[in-house]
Order: sequence, then structure tokens, then C-alpha cells
Amino acid sequence: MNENCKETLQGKLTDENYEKLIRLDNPKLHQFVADAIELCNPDSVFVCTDSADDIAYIRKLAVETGEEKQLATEGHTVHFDGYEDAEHHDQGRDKANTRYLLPPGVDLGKRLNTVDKAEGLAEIKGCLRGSMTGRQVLVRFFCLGPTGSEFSISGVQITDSAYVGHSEDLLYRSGYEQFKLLGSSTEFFRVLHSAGEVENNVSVATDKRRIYIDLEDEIVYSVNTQYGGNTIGFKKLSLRLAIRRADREGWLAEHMLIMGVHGPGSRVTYFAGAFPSFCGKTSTSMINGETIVGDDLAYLHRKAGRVHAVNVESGIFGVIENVNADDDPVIWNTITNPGEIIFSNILVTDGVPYWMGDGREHPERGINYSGEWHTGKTDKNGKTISPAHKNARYTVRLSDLSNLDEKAEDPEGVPVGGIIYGGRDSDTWVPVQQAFNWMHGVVTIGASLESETTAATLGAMGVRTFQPMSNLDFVSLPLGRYVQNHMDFVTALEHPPIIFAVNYFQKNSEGEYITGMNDKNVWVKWMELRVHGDVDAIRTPAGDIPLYEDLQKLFPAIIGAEYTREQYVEQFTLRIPESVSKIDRIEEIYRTEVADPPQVLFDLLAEQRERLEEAEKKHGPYVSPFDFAGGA
Ligand code: SPV
Ligand code: MN
Repeated sequence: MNENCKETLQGKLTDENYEKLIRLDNPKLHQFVADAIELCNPDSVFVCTDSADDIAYIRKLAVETGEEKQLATEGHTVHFDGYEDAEHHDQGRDKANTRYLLPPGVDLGKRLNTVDKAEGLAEIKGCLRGSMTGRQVLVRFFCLGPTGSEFSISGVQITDSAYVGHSEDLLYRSGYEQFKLLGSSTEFFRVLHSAGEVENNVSVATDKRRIYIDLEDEIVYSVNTQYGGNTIGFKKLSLRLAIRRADREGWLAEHMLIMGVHGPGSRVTYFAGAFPSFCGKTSTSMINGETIVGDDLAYLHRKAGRVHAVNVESGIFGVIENVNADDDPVIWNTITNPGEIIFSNILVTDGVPYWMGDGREHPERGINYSGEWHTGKTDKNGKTISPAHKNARYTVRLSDLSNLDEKAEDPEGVPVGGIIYGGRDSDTWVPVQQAFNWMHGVVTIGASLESETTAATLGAMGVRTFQPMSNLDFVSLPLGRYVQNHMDFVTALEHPPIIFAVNYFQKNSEGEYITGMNDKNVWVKWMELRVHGDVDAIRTPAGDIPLYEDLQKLFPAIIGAEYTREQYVEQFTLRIPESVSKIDRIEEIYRTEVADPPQVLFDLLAEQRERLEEAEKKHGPYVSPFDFAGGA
């Protein structure tokens, strides 16, 4: 270590913390901490090892600083992000201010948000300068993926928020010991976060909220924000770094759940599933009777002729709206019983957390993201303030759930039998369909995914947006290349996963949802059977769909509900005009906004359009599944 670095560290670290840091014999790490101290000027530095005492210290600190408040049930705390009716709205990912630092001569294409590297670094360092004055800063080490796995990546986060440090403890595997194994390797992710100026423990300089990502140096900077999606470095911030690594090394880093679907006998088939935020990803991973490996981030590698996946995380930062005893019994049970849980942006009355769609009667008063709240309270624009925020969340360890899959920590990952893509699509896709083959799935399902915007990000809701692989917000490569990587991924694999599309948000012409909350329990069972070729399907121009006879059996067996021919026809009618318009939109985006899109993408979309137009000539614009007789 050079003398300057040593002096800086010794100036702010107690002997004990200094010892903990230098036990990791890694000059790049030492320099990162020293640079952060020089820039942000914290009063002191706490280095967190994997020891129970260190981890407990951060958990306690989050309450002492006031960033979290204790609730009535043991282990439960609440955290609030910036209030909506104040200027400091900080209740979602800030896409507009999340940018890649672009070195000279690099072009990431129009769909990615970038800023010139020198300019961006100067700006964000300006925001971070002195931002930790008077505070203690935390240094935490994590292992992204199971420990001892060749899939996993090490990361270090520096943050002045104990809430962020505590959340990460629930969400990631502790990685101090793993870091020791790195020796002096430079291969790890670095994240530097400061909440910036705070009042009542919320970030107030949100006009200067910036999240800048340096892809070359694998560093993320985040400032003037507390919302988890902007600050918890190993969630989406590192996903962007991982996508670059995956590109270099020939694997995939995805916005995907991983789950075990339990088939006939004791068969378990693993699925990875990509859904944009707020579109049913967590609730799919938590389907009653199945087992969860992860709900948000997956690293996918090729291994022995198959695709294998690991969960990057070991906890859930989940949307709490509509979590209730009937629809989500497992999660309900965990978050309403004693245990280490952080609630965010919910309503608290007498120490009890409430949220929208929890199935309980709500009190008229309490504390929520707007401060003291009462029924009918309005914001400065006269808009009624809901009891809890739409993007209110819970943070919990997976090991505290009763449905954790037994392979969740397997260093080899789980073999993936199927990949599911789903978006919030009111008018085009059927509830479930299977791609003809990998390329057809990558192009017409994954790369063509669209979804209506939600409360997970700041800005208007309900706007249909292009969301390839549900990963657009995090793609850090030119999009054409990212899609090409998917195409190439399974070449030469003996057992490539089967690609499926689902749609939980289909509506009729009156704007009413036409599938039930629990129908997804049936769709996953159908997909499981299809992976093994146990049921037939009907071939339509867009994909292979279930036979009525199979669903008629599965619905009562899985969710105890009857499934009528009328429901089947309504849900599985192929909507040709909508399907063709979708192809038009997708082609236009790839043609005009994506550099070097793979030609095969246009070819496969054109073939699909042709098939749809043929079918329209024969059967008209809306085609009952029964008209596609013959089976697939
Ligand atoms: C999402 O919005 O996709 C989430 C939460 O999973 S976060 O990434 O933390 O914003
Ligand atoms: Mn997510």
C-alpha cells in the first residue's frame, strides 16, 4: 500500500477497523476506500466482516440513526424514502438520472442513457464531495451468487446509509471471507453511495440525485437518494456491470427469477423467468406448492450440455402491494410473524404495518411516506395520498421462507428446463405460449417484449414500452449485441431451455382482466409438462398453446377451479391485428434505434407476420384456438 493511502486510512479507521481492512490483502480495495474517504470526508469508517457481531452492529445502527424504526413485532422495522408531496420524491428507480459514463469513442446506442465520462465523473464527484461529513461510513463485502461457486462475483459497497447496509445483509451472501480468496485480484465490483443531505433521515437534494455507472472500471456511484433500487449496489447497479462481464466471458446476467416447478412424481424442473418490475415476477417465484431459488437476478452459464442458473441474491426486496393471506400465503406468513424484516413506505399505526391490498381493514390514521397521515389527506396538488405507497416493499431473507428450494445454495446452480418471459400486456399475448424453438423464442418473445410502465420507476404509469428480456433498464451493451448474445448462448447445447411467454394482464374489450390471480399456478404446471413432452399443444402462427382438454384437467387439480370452453376461447383467441401491430413496432425500434441488429431478427419477425396474415385471410382477425386444429 502506498504511504498516502495508508495515511488516509489510518486517519479515519480505528486500529480494529484498519486491521479488518488490511487483512484483505488487496491494494485496489485499499485504494478504493482511501479514495472514498478523500472524496466524501466521513468522520469514521466501519469495516464489516462476516462476523455476527459486525452484522448485528449495522442492524442496530440503522435504528440508532433513525433510518429504520422498530415496529411492534420483534425484528420488524420500517424505513421511509423521500416523501411524494415534498420536493424530495424518492420512491422508485430514477431512470432519467441513471447513466453510463461513456469513454471517448464508445457508442452504446440510442436506447441507453449515457453521459460523457469525464463530464459525468466530474459531476458526480462534485455531488459526493464532502457528502459524508459528520457521518460514519460502512464498508461491506458480498458474494454475488453462492459462495464457493465459479458463477459468483465479489463486490464491495461503501455507503453512509445504515438502512442500505442492513438491507444488503438481508439480500446478499456475506463476502468478507470470499474476498480473502481474491488475494490481490482486481476482479470485483465497487459501489460508492451517499444519501447526501438528509432531513428527517430522508435524502432531500433529490434534484441532484445521480446514479452513474463506470463500466470500464466496474464502479457505481450513487448520491442523494435512499430508495433501494438506486442505492443497494448489488441489485440493478451491479447487474449492469455483470451484463458486461457476461458479454466478455460468454454467459448471461439477467433480470430473472429462478424457481423449481414440481411435476409428476418427485420431478422438479427449474425455470428462469424475466418480467419487468411489478409484473408478477416475485409472485411467480412464490407460487404455492413450488419452490423458490430467487426472485430477481440470475447468472446463467453453460454447463455439461445445459444452461445452469444461480441466484445472485439471497433475499427479496419485494413489492408489498396486494400481498395478502389468500394470494401469497408463504410471504404473508413470513412478514406477519417475528423475524428480521424491513418494511418500506407502508402505513404504520400503533407499530403495525399496513399496505394496499393486504386484505385488512385499515386504520384512519398513522405514519406513512408523507409523515402523519389520515384518511383523505391530500398532497400539495390536491391529490389524495394513499395509505401506503404503490412501490412500498418488504425486505426479507430467503432462508426465512418455508418454500426455499433445496438447491438454492448449490455452487453448480440449477439446470434450467424453461425460460419464461412476461410483461404487462393488456391486448396482445395469450396467457401462455411456447416458442417453436430457441431462436423463435429469443426474437418473437424475449427481444419483442413490451410492458406497460409501473410504480417501480419514477414517471407516468400505464405507458406501453419496449422491454426486451425485461432487462432494458439494465442493459449496458449495444442492444443488438445483447440480443445476439442470447441467440448465441445455446449454440451446441444438447438440451437448450424451452422458451415460453406468459401474460397475466390480458384484458377484454371492456378493459377487464380476463385471467385470475392464481391462473399462473396452472400455467407453470403446463410449462413443466411441456418441457418433458408430457402434453401436446396447438400450433398457432405465434406459438404453441395448451389444448383445452389439458387445461380442463389442470385447473381443478391445481387451483380447484372449473375451466370452461368460453374462458379458453376468450383467453387463447389469437388477436391478429394487435399481433401484427406489435411486430411493426418492434421492427421499427430495431431498425431505427438499435445499431447492428441481427438480420435474423427481421427475418423471423417477417415470417411471423406472414403466418399471421395467412391465418387472418383464412379465419378473420380474431381466431379461436379451436380453429387451429391439428396439434403441434
Ligand atoms: C425492480 O424494480 O426491478 C426491483 C426493485 O426489483 S429495484 O431493482 O431495487 O428497484
Ligand atoms: Mn427487479
